[in-house]
Amino acid sequence: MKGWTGNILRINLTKSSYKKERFTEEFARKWIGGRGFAAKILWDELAPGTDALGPDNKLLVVQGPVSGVPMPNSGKTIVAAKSPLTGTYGDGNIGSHITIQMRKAGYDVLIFEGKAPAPTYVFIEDDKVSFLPATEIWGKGTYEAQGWLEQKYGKTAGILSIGQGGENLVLYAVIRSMEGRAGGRPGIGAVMGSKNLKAIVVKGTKEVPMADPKAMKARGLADLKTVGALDKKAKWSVQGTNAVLAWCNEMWALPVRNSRHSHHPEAWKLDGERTSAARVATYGCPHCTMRCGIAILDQEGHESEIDYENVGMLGPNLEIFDIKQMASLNYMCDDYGVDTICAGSALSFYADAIDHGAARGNFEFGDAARAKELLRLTAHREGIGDLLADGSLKMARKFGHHSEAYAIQCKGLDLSAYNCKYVPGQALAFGTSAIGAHHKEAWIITYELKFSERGAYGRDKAQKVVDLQRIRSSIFESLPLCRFPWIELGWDLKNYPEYFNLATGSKWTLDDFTNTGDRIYALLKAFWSREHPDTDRTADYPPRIYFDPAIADKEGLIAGKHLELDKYEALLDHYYDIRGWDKRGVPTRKTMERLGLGQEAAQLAKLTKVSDDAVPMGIAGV
Ligand code: PTT
Ligand code: SF4
Repeated sequence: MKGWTGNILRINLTKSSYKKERFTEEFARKWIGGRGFAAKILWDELAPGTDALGPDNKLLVVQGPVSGVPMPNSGKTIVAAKSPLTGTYGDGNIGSHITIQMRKAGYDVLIFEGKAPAPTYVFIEDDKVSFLPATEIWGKGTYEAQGWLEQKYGKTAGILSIGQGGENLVLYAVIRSMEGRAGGRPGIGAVMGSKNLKAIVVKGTKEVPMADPKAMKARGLADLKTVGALDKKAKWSVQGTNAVLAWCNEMWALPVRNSRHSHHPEAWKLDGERTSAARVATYGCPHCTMRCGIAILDQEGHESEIDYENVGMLGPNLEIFDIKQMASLNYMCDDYGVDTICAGSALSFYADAIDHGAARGNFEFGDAARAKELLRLTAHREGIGDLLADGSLKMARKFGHHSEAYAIQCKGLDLSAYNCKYVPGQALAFGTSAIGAHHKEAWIITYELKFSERGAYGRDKAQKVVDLQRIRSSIFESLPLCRFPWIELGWDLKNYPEYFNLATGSKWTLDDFTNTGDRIYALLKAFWSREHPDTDRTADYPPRIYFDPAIADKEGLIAGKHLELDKYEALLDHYYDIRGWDKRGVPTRKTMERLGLGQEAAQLAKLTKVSDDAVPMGIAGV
């Protein structure tokens, strides 16, 4: 086998034991790597209904056939598990030296099983695995934990760790890496914490097998230069991801005050120009010439690495426009190891619920000092923090009073920082994202607002969402690679199959990737259906408040506008029709068989209804 190492390292934390296993080339070609591998392994190995925070859940760290080779933006790793937040498959895409080190150590997949009897970190050095006490770093934030590990193992060791958020099972805890990154929004850090696993350290010395190593090296080095040069010319490289904030505000698509508003006159105080002017350091993943991580100083003087989602959710969403205070909240999320998006959304939901009489408490929009205190309580699950740690949907279910309508989430995962109250295509992208509302599945908002009619619900938008989910799930989440050269610099998509072919000796085209993307997406939705047998199409709805005329802005670009349920239903029908799923949003038997998922369809049919074929549109359409 070339490209893939072919090795899985299975680590049992309960027994402090491990074994090396091989996967077949057929498996590799069917699922590519990264998300594809993780979804199939978790489908096969987890019994339906497994407790996400119990020892039977499994934490996976996964690479793919071009992971870590010198080529543009190949320093990404997939972390995956059954999510405690959504109750279905969840993952994150994290930049880290672990990508390179894991491959050099000879592994494509690490599977962590069971639960360590006491706080532990695992050190993998080629074929040797050590289970070591984490006493000195348990209870510490990720900066201190990673600093301690770096001192022991060096700055180029592959290190992933959790903070207090993961230790205390905050349902949206993330895993952190030392390059300023964070991954696993659906609580993959909490799964790591539930296993008493504080950190994973990997070092390797082997060669990664490539079908054409010479061509791969020459092409990779040349393209690193090409992408670096493209980046230098782009405005994007100056402002990083936060370049989009001013645009969202201008387009009235910014989450303000728990998404009740979509624009704010003070938003400019946090825009890309301001954050880039305040830059004190730049971070980046390995094998990246774009280095998008812009760090600014927070109120307490820490370096805080900000990206658009962080700014949007901890700034305008909370009506906090002081750049240093917003940066402090961001730093705290990173140190505690909790997702900035869900944390911002839980806080804004709490303030909104108090405003609307669904909850009693002491928190108002704009109160940065109290927001910091609430974050601290959340990470330690103290007082009201115990509730905030469960995320907006579970809080709403406790508060009642129809507050679920303004929990800004889909399938339990909170929306990234795009207010879709009048952006139907992006609302569909969030609604149908199989891991819950994450923009990484399909970021259609720029296409929608620049090149199509904003309030339209045409089939073209459903098609665009499917196209993006196909490309992202197969190429970017499964090879896996950072998508920014393609999305931000226009680096041609056809480069990716070419790299895959050089690594694996295949003759794949983009179509092979999109077909595999369909297979992966059908399995992800089947996973959701298996875990939620009473599933119906409402699981694919955006937050209900978007349909409420009361939420429409009173003035400005989209005054009086909001989503319309009957039209959204029709858009969803188009989406299901393109995918070959039934009216409940469950992949049909025919579709699954076409995608090589006949066995999985039979397994799913034991738990929930699987239609043989989809009802053609227009016969029983809504
Ligand atoms: C990602 C999500 C994002 S996406 C952001 S900002 W973005 C937030 N970042 C957080 C953070 O930081 N700290 C924290 N405590 N929580 C955070 N939550 C949020 O997590 C991320 C970059 C970015 S920055 C983006 S868009 C792109 N995302 C990619 C993706 O999803 N797939 C892919 N193939 N390539 C991508 N490239 C870019 O990577 P999650 P990262 Mg993260 C500090 O992982 O769970 O997928 O959520 O991945 O390595 O930090 O890189 O405006
Ligand atoms: Fe990492 Fe940013 Fe580079 Fe992507 S562009 S690989 S997220 S530093």
